[in-house]
Amino acid sequence: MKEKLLSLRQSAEKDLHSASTSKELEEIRIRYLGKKGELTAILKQMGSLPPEERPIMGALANEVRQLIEEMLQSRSVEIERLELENRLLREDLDITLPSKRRPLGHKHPMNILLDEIKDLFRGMGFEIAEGPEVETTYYNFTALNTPEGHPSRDMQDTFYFSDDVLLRTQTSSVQIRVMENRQPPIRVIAPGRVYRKDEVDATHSPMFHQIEGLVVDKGITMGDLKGTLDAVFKQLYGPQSKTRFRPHYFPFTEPSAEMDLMCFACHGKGCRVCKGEGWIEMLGCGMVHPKVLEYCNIDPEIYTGYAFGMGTDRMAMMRYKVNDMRLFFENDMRFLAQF
Ligand code: 2NM
Repeated sequence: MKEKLLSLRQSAEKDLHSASTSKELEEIRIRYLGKKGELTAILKQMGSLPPEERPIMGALANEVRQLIEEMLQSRSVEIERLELENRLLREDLDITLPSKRRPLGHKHPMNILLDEIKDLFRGMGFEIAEGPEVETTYYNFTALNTPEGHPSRDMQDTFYFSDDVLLRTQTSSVQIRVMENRQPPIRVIAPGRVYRKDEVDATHSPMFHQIEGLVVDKGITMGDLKGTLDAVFKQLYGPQSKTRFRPHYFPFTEPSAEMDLMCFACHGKGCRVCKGEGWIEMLGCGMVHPKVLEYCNIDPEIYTGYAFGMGTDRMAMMRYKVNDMRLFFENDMRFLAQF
């Protein structure tokens, strides 16, 4: 029995040495120390020994069990460490591998120009006002001295949702809302999208962008209007730029004018950009009609004001030498990535 115990110890030691996974270790533990294991089998033969040998063999069996348990324990620590090392090797991450780049976008060319113009007006003390793109006929026409039956309600060929709800045709409606809500002094610009039932071509789109301006205070004159717009366009197109004002008609301003900018390409000589005119039409403007002020509960006997409106899509086309407005709205990255 002593030999059996000693050879059991030896073969356990050998098996443990060649085991390389925790699964194998568990198999060894069951094989030697389990209920149906080899040590148990040896102990079962204890009954056939002479009584005086039993305590000695019992002690030796315990010693062998303890030894195998210790070897199992230390081998299991080793194997765990090996297994961890292997796993770390297998799941190796290359942290020096460059990550996938997420391309950064940039402002739409329209908004580059729009932000520039907004900054210029902000610098002169204007606030930026916003309002709904879906408007009522009251704010879009009536309060702008354009009553029902007025030809421009038809002429403008507006997108109507119903008899009195529509997509705004100009951002003047925003300015009516501003004037309704407070008394002068007022200095605001209203940038935003506007809609007209135009066929799409190189210079027309049913949705386009506008900036309208409004100043109302005591003693505001056409001189303030001309001086302010001249200063803005000198900043946008250079100090040598010149502006001129031609009489025009709008229902919401009296007197009304259109402002031209001396052609920045030929400096007034006449070229392809200005179609030989020497000047380029830039915006409409005028002194706010007294009736418009009255609609907003501003007393025209005390206050006067000027207003103007410009289409920024065409200005952006000139600025970036783009010959087709559709390019601004089609979102073709090959076009947009150039700015
Ligand atoms: C233009 C031309 C002239 C305009 C008028 C007003 C308001 F609300 F004060 F009556 N806002 N904008 C105006 C005047 C707009 O666009 C070509």
